[in-house]
Order: sequence, then C-alpha cells, then structure tokens
Amino acid sequence: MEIVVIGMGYAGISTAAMFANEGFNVIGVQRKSKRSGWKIDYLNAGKCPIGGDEPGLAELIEKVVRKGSFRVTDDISVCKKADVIIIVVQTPVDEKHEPQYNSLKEVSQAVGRHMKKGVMIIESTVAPGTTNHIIKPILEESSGMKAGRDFNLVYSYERVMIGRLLHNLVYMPRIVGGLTPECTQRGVKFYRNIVKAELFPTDCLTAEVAKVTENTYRDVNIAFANEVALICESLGVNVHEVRRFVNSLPNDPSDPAKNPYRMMHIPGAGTGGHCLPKDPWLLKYSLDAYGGSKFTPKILVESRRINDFMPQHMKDLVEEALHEKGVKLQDARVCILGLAFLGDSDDTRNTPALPLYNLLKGVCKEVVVHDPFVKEFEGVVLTDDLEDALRNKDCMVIVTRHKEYVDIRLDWLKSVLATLVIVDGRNVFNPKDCEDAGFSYRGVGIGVRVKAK
Ligand code: SAJ
Repeated sequence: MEIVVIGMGYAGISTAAMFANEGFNVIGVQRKSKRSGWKIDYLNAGKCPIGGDEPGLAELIEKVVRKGSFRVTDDISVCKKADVIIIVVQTPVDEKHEPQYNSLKEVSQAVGRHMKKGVMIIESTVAPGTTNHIIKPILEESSGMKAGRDFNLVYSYERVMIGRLLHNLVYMPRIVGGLTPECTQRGVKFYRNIVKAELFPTDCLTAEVAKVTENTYRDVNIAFANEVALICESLGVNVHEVRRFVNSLPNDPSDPAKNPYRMMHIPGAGTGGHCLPKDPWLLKYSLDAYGGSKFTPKILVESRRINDFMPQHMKDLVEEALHEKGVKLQDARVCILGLAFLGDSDDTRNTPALPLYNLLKGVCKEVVVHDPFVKEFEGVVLTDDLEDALRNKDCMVIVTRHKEYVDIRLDWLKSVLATLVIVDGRNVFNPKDCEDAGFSYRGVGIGVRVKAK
C-alpha cells in the first residue's frame, strides 16, 4: 500500500517512519519553506531533524530510508498513486486566537487535484467542525469526487508528546473519527498496523472535540496550579508543599484503580508548546464558527490568560529579587536558562522564555539566553556555554527544566555570578539552601516569609 504523509513535523515524521517500518511504501511531502525545507535532504540522507531526546526515532529513520520504504519530496503530485494520504500540517492560531488554515487549505486543494478514487484521507489537529465544514468541501470541489462515496475521510489525532513520539504512536489509545461508519472502519483497520493500544471508533466531530478538549483540560489544570502558586506566594507558603499534600489524597479505597482523587499540576514560568497555547482557542473558535449557541466559555479563556501572565510574573520576581540585593532592573545583567518550552527538548514553539526575554531585554542592561539544545533563534542572544552565559551576571532565571540546570551546584554558581540572585520558574532549587548560601531566591509559588523583625 502507498502512503503519503504531508507535513514533516514531529507527528508527520514519526508516523511516516512507523508505517514505513511496517512494510508500507511511504513518501513524506515537505514544502521548501525557509523554516523546514532543509528537512527534505536531511531525511533523505537518513538523518533525524528532530533534536532533543527521542528514543528510537533516529535509528528508525536511518533504517527505513536505507530500506527504501521512506523518502521525502516537495512534489505533492506523488498523491496520485497514494492509497492513504495523512495530512499533518501545522494549524497555528493568530494573535486574535483564530486558526490560520491557509496551509491546510492549500494542501487540501492540491491533494484533491491529485488524489485517486478510493483513497483515504486522514488529518490532524484542527478546530472541531473543520473536517466537515472546510476540508470536505475543498477535497470534493478540487477532486470532483464525493466524500464517503468516492473517497474516505477520517480525523484521527496523534497524542504527540515531546520525548515520547514513537512510544505514544504505538502504545497510546487512539481515537478514529470517520465521516461515515465505513470511513471509520477503514481508519481503524489502517491504524491497527501500528497501534498496539485500544482504538476508539467515533465520528469526525466527536474526535475533533476530544482532541482539543484533551489539551484544554491540561491547560486549565496548569492555570489552576499557577493561580494557587500566586496565592501561596501572597500567603507566604510553598506551593510545592501544598501540591504534595493535596495530591496525597488517596485513591478511592473501594476502587484503587480509580484516578487519583487529586492530580494538581505543576505551577511554573508558563506553558509553551504547539498544543496547549493553541487548542483551547480552537475549541472556542469552533463554538463561535459552528456552535450557534451564544454560550461564551469562561474557564478556558481565563486559564489561557493566567498561563500567558506567568512570564510577566517571572519578570516581577526578577525585579523583586534584584531589589533585595540593591540592584535595579535597568542596571542588571540577566541570564535566562532555557529557551525550549520543555525540558531536554529543542522545541521552542510558543516558549514562555520569549515573552520574558522581550520583557527584560527592553529594560535590563544585558539579557542573554542559554539553552543546551536550541542552536539559534532569530533576535535572541543565545549560547550553549553555561559558564559563559552566567559569568558576571546579576541574576539567573530558570524557565526550562533542562537536566543540565538541575545539576548546577550552588558553590559553583557563587563563583560565576556577580550578584547572587536566583529566580526559579521550575522548582529546580531548594529555597532554603539558596538563602543559606547567601542568594536572594524567588520562585513561582514560593512565598517569601516576611523576615521576623
Ligand atoms: N507545564 C506546566 N505545568 C505542568 C505541565 C506542563 O507548566 O504541570 C508546561 C510545560 O513546562 C510546557 C507546557 O506546559 O511549557 C506544555 O507542557 P506539556 O507537558 O503539556 O507538553 P506538550 O505541549 O508537548 O503537551 C503534549 C500534549 N500532548 C498532545 O497534544 C498529544 C499534552 O496533551 C500532553 O498531556 C503532554 O504532551 C504530556 O503529557 O506530555
């Protein structure tokens, strides 16, 4: 069977390599864009363009490219021989939180022009209603075929998690939403080739709502943790102590397998990535675009605002901690540790480090960013030399929990910093150890006990 995977991103590459390893002939399609065009030659050389730690992925790509069952091109006309076309292009939201579907629409147009009768089209994260209201009409119009009758249309989303790309594809249950029951059935049969976990059949719309809800749930829970963190700071307690106790509430003794009664998330410097900052807005957009009802969601909107506020809060903590050492923000040289949005990853999409960098850059004497995985980032002074980054600085700000930072020793830090100030956005350091070592310490959710007079 011929499979074409359009969009060589985290999900596209791992999906293509998995199917290529299961005996399918897979062609990846990647447009020659400034940001990602280089991946075509890189993948065809059997190399993995995804940085950070992705167990098994680099070896798998090398194997299937050498075997000749996976190759990449920018020529979308390869769709004409495909039995299955999987569209996994990015669907970002703009500053008005509206989904930007231009690349998805262009791709759907092109697929429609080339696809053959009987093909199955599968596509990825979109606002609920998009498959029915946008993708389907474009495919029918540009192919002259009828969805459900002449070709199958399925929505099935990846549960992509940085650091677990391959693992999740195989071991995570998967929702398969078809336009018709026949589409669903064919989609379930197709994914049985690589998914070892349960496959849940449903319709497109339900699957689309489930995907964005899955991430909105997480974003709201992180916002809850961040709000509790701000309360703890004001009350002078440590949110991580509070969280430990809250989550110690035992499972239901009569049914221990039940989910923990409490699963408070971890407060921090903000929520980045390609999922959480976007999916709540896709859910809200679908309500406005297709929902009809005048109901306006409040919790998911307010949660986005709280999470987006955290970089500003980090700047406030930097100002407060420097002040304690008698250093004004405008005189300070600051080092931000971590540009990636997630620990031990090179993924910088929607990273909370960028708004913090921009907030500080405009005010401080100097701001440098360190990251062990991110090699370059337009407009950011970036280095992967930790000592160089920290030398003679007045404040070290942790935004990303890279392992390299967890290993930093306070006595080493004292020998490189000019002023002993730590602002901890990921609960890396022990506040008391820092204070005992002479540092001014601020952390998200770490209340500063008013020093007894
Ligand atoms: N974050 C917190 N507190 C938390 C968890 C995360 O502040 O308790 C921050 C992280 O630092 C990061 C951002 O949120 O900046 C996103 O973190 P994430 O762990 O959710 O990572 P993502 O964006 O890769 O999320 C993906 C999502 N998976 C899919 O979309 C299929 C998400 O639904 C998963 O729950 C998550 O991976 C996961 O669990 O790893």
